[in-house]
Order: sequence, then C-alpha cells, then structure tokens
Amino acid sequence: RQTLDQCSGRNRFDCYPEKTNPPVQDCKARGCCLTRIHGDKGTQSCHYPLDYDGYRVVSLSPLKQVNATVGWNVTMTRTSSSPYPKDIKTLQLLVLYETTYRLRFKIFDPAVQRYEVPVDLHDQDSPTPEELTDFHVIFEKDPFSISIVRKSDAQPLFDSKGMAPLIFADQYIQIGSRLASPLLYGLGEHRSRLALDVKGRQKLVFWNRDQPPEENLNLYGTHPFYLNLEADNRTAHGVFLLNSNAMQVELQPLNNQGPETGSITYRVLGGILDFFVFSGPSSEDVVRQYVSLIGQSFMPPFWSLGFHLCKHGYGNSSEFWKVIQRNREAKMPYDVQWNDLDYSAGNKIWTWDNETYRGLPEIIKDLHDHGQHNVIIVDPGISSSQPKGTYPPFDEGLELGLFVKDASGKPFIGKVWPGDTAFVDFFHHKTFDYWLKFIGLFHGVLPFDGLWIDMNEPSNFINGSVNGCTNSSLDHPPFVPPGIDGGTMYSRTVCPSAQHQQSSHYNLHNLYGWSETIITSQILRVLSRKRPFVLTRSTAFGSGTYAAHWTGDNLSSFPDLAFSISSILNSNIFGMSMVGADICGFRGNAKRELCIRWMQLGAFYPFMRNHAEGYSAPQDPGWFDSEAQDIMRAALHTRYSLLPYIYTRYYISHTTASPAIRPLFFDFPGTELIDAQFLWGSELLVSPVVQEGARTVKAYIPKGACFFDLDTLTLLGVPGGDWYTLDAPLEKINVHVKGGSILPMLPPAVTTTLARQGKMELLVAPDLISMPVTASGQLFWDDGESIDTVRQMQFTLINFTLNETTLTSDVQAKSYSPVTLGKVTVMAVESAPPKVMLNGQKVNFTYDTKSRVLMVSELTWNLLVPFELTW
Ligand code: MIG
Repeated sequence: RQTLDQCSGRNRFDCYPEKTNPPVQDCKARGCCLTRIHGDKGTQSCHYPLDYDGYRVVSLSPLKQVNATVGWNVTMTRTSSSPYPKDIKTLQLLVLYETTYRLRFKIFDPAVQRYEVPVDLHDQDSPTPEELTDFHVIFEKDPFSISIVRKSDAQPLFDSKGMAPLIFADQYIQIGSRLASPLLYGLGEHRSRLALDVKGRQKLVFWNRDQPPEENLNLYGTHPFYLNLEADNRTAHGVFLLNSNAMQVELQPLNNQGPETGSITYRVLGGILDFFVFSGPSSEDVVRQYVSLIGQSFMPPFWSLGFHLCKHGYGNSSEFWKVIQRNREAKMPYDVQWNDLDYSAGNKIWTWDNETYRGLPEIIKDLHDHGQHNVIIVDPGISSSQPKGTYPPFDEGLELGLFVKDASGKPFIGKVWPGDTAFVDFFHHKTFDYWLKFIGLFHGVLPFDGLWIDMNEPSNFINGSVNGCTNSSLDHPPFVPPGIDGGTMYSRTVCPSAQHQQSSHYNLHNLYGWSETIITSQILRVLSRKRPFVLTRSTAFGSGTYAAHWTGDNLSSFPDLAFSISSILNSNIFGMSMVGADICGFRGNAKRELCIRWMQLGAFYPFMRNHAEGYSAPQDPGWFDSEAQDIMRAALHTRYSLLPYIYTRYYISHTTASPAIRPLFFDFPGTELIDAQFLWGSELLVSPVVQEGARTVKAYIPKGACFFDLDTLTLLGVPGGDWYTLDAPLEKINVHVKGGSILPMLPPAVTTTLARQGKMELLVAPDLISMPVTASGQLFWDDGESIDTVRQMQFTLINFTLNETTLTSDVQAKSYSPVTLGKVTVMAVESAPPKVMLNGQKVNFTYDTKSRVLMVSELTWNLLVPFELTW
C-alpha cells in the first residue's frame, strides 16, 4: 500500500513493537512499511511510513493571564485509526509555562476524565508569562508536532517532529522526541551503565517487579525522567513523564548528516501524557529542577548515617546475639542492627517468634543502651489463612475493607512468605489508621527504631491471584511490552484488574511501594515524634522525600560491586539521595577480597548496609580474620570521621534538591561515560577498585582542579584531564579531596552517638590553581533526630572560608549547641609558619615538612562564636 518513497525514510520507527519480524500481512494491515534490515539476514523491520496519517490541529489559542501568554490550548483530531483499539480521536493539549526553567504539557481526552497520577507536586505556583521563561514552543499542524526550544540558544529540548507518530488509544499512547545527543541518563529503575545505550537501541520497561538486578529487566521502581546532554557535552536539559502506567521506552540512534543524535519513543499503557521539560542549563540544575518538583530528599536521622548490619536467617536469638557481640568486640563502628523476616512467627508481619527469637526485645534494648539502633522488616502481604480471631491484622483489615480487591470485589489473594496473603491497599482512606495501629502495637513488642518495607512492588510468589487473573484487557492489554519480565503483566505480582479504592491496580501498580512508603514514614513520625527512618525497595518519583532505598537482591560478585555505582548515582538523579547497595552482595558467598573491597566502597555509599540472604556465608566484618577486620574498620573509621560532612551534604540535598553524590560529568566535561568513580557533592572524588585481584586502580583525574589524598593528606601531583594508575593495595580505597574544599569532620567512634560527643575538626584543602589560594566549606549541625529542625531553624550553620593563610568562620545560624572545634588540619602549606594565631591568641601547632600539613590541635573553640585562624 505504501509507495517506496514513503518507506525510504532514513529513520525507522517501529510500527510493530510487539514482535520482531511480524508477518508481512500484519505489518501491512497497520499501513506500515516492511524493510529488510541491511546486513542482518532474514530480519525485517516494520516501520511507520513518512506520511503515516495521524492527528491534525483544529484549533490553537494562547492561554492568557492579564494579557500575558502563559500557555497554549490546542485541539487536534484524527480520522484514521491507529493499530490499537479505542483511539481517542479528539485530543486536547495544554502547554503551561510554569517557571522560568520549567514547562509542562499535557495531552489528554477532553471528553472523558482518564486516570491521572494522584501525586502532589511541589512548587506549583501560578504560571509564568512566556516572555519571562527560557522556552519557546513551535507547533506543526498537519501532522501535529510540538517542539519546545530553549530560547537563549535555540536548542530543541523536546521535539516530536518527524519522530514516531503520536498515537493516543485507550491502552496505548505513543509519542517520540528527538534527543539532543546520544548522551542520555536516568530512566530507572534499571541496571545499566550510567550513560544509556542509545546507539544499541536500548529498550526499557517500567513495571515494578521483584527482580534481582539484571541488565535489560524491569526492576523495583519507576522513574520516567531523563537528563540529556547537548552537543557541547556540557549543557543539559531534562524531561519527566508524570505517568504511573506500565510503559516501554525505546532509544535509537538517528541517521542524520549533522551531529549525532537519537530518539526516544514512549509507549505507555494508560493515563495521560503529562510532560515536564527542564531547561537546565547545567546537569545539576536539571536535577534540582526535577527534584524540587517531585519533592526533595528527606533529612535522615543522624544515626542512620552509620554502618548498618543485616542478614536474613541468623537462625535464632543466640546466633543473632553472637553477631552483635563479635562486631562490638572487633570495635567496628556499627550503629544499626537489623532484623529480617525470620524474627516473625511464620513470616506473618506484626508477629514475633518469641521462641526462636527469645529475648529479642531485650537485645534491642541492649542495642539502645549501647547507643545503637534497630530496624525491622515489614511486608505488605497479610496472611489470610489464619483461623479467624487469631490474627488481627487480617481480621481487622477485612472488616475495614481495606485490602486490594479482585475483579469481583473480594480480597485479592496471592501467595507470599506466610502463604496465602491479602495485600493492604495503601490508597484506601482507612489504611492510615489501620497501619498506625499495628505499627504502634508492635512497637510495644519490639522497640524498633525504623522500618524496612520490602516486597512492595508488590511481589507475589504466584502469577496473579490463587484463582489466576481475568481475561480482561487490563490483565491482557493489546500491547504488552516485550521484554517485560515474566512475559505477562501479572507475572509474580497482583493482577492489573485488581482494584484499589482510588483506581485499578493496572494504573496504580507502579505506585504501590510509593504509597506504602508515604504512609509508613508519616506514621513513624507521628508515633516516635522523631525523624522517621524507612527503607523501601519499590520506589517511584517522589519516594526520596520519605525514605531511603537500596538496590535489591544483588550478587556477591565484582561486576555487581561495579554496577552498584551507576545504580546509586541514578537514585541520586531521581531525588533519592539516601541509597546503597547490599554491601558484600546479597546472593551467594562473599569472598574475603570482595567483601573488603565492598566495605571500602560502601563506606562512601550514602546508605551503608551490609546484608545477605539466608544461604550466604557470614559476611559481617566481625566474622573475618583480623587483617580483613583491620581494613574494614579503617574504611568505617573514614566514613565515621566524615559524618559531619556527609550530614551537611544531606542538609544541602534536603534544602536545595542537589544530589548527595553525583557523576563526574556534572562537574567535569569530558567524563560523560565514567561510572566507576563518583563525587560526594563537589568535594570528594571516590575511585574504588572494582576488579578482583587489582592492586592499582585506573582513575580519571579531572583537570582544572587539584586533588589531595584523603589518607596521606598530600597533593596528587598530576596535571589531570587524563587516566592515571593509582596504587590501591588491598587496604586502600582512593578518595581525593578537591582543592578548594573545607570538610567538617569528627574523630571516629564505634557509634554515631559516641562520635557526636567528639570535638569538630576541619580539613582544609586549598585550591592551588586559582590565585589567591582559597577554600570554602559548610557545617550543618543539629540534634540529629528532631522533626523539622530545618523548617523550625533549630540548627547551627557555619560557613568556613580560607583566604591565603587566614581561615575564618561565618555563623549563619546558631540554634543548636554545643559545637566545639577541636582541630584544624591544613594541607599544602608551603613552609612552617612562625606562629599560628586564633583570634589574636597564639596557639600550638605542628607542621610536617614532608607532607606539608599544618595541624592545629588541642583547640576548644565554641563554633557559635566566629573565629579567625591565621598562620
Ligand atoms: O523473597 O526478607 O530484597 O533483602 O532479605 C525475598 C527476605 C524477600 C527480599 C529482600 C531481601 C530480604 C528478603 N526479601
């Protein structure tokens, strides 16, 4: 049917995404072109012709507010049919200039209200006049396309012209956009290299799933946000699709004559198209613009910055106690001991197995007496097979009608750890009080300090319910993204046809873990009147405002150690600052060397937890030989000494939406593909060993900055802008402080509780490149546990500045005390100073000619009083 001409476009957009090599007649039936793929025998591509009939604009008018244009209102229609049932033939498009740097556009059915994501967005003020924004919008009328351009440099940021045609059917919505360059990041949760593979035609499915991280599989969370670098590899913009339905995203290269680009095609199974475009222009700007929309990272309790230890199946309370004892005896910095599901009776949540885990409440009390904390696991599946009257969490949930319902309106029953289970509907208006009641009651049994919400994709051991799923188009949509793990929408989860109070599981699936996270965090806050600590496996946009995240069931292997870096960087791009991977690996046995390397790297994860499954050999630091222990303890000491710095970074993340850790390319152009190294803030460059047997590390050292080794406090004498081989004997992880930084630190201790009692220290790393020599840093300090200290100004905030040989402090806020300065260490001081003065008084110091380190110890300066230290 199509002429050769219309099929000869250079860029082919898949018209049959269900299948590779669809039968000729099926492709033709869609009005598409079939072309043999050159060089690939037998493979044919079914792609849209250039003139594929689609939507045409029938009306277009500006949205006005007091004479200023603040957006556009567009109506478009199509007469032909797309390949998918129930086309919505008339669509409305609303474009809103929201802020200078953020534009929103929505495409929806003006006649029928469709499902929209029930998320409260932040920062939703009245729109901004177009002329005050960074955006310019261009429409084409026939066929419809939209191009959103950054005004200042005419760079298209979203551009559907000439890409995969717009389709808007009830269960299949498609739109494409031309990328500015193949350097693309985000689109989680997936395991991949940090830079996505546009050239390799990567396809990503978004459908939350209990799936050990493997490449190309849909994992636990949904974050349809990307950051795209532009042709200069420096300027960036971002795009967020606010949609919680299942979707597939396909990335592909474009064959242009000009600069290399690519395209992104969204194939979404429901809801509406609700896009946000962020104009950057720096990568950090893009992340901040996105995260201030979805919600900034929560302020973690100080204790949660310490080392966490966990394992499934310790066996019983005496084995559990042994682990605690041996790590205490080994003098490991160690703050939190966790309990996995084996503490419960028959894996039923809100129960305690008081035989196997006899004395557990006393052990938790002992942890508290040692300044340590406890976190327990909770699953969202409630055992439905207990005799009536014996298990109130089920009886009461049933009575209140707050379980997820099957298509017939009865509680949906799947199978999880305790056998048959119902699933709590966290979208139900009665669930808050119900969940509060059981958390509160159980806290009276086990005095835990935080909750670990697992299995909340939700995970199910069977496909759908004990009675299967329905034949409806919710359970069997016309488009099931190929590559969806398990092959069906209900593989190892709840049937999409199941019902929540707010909508179908089809619509809400990807928000299930998110909904549990919010309720659980709010309840802990109400009950404890302290900052909540929640760790969640399943996440969606905005989860970082409430909880920490870990990357799931990884493997005890070096490749998994390496992949963890991209995963934690991605989480930070998604606004989830507090994230870690299971240190030493969850599945399999962690060999000594692997576990040493992983403890070293894990000391620089935002969230540091060593965790393994029941079958794995022990991997807690106290279990290893004394040499291994010494190395792990040293890594822990480094982390604990950096706690004030780490905490301050969390404060910055919480208040400015900036990520806690970031990829190198955020700060240094030319590093776009680097994902085996990362930065804490802009201050610390972490270059771990990610290979077995390696005793050196090939590290990229950026140029335009100088770096100091955190262990030796000496300058790394390389010009930068290149790869260097650094020594990395087993006992060493390479961490460098960027010149120009001042880090607040503490002497390490075995708990954060004890560490907080020490005196503050400052590590000054002068920027030796620009003249005069300067450095700056900040300390945020509060009681580490009260709620809303930031909003209520119950904190102390001090800026530090180095100018040549004078270090001064500037007290921005001083509502928390005491904060005492005990020591200042200055690197790269040229020669021994004749004297050092603190506010005009001579103070003792040492100077090491070899390392050129000036050290002023024995101070007891009240940091609420500004100081000036000169040498
Ligand atoms: O079906 O609670 O990812 O960390 O140890 C596995 C047992 C259930 C999965 C979690 C893992 C946890 C495990 N859980």
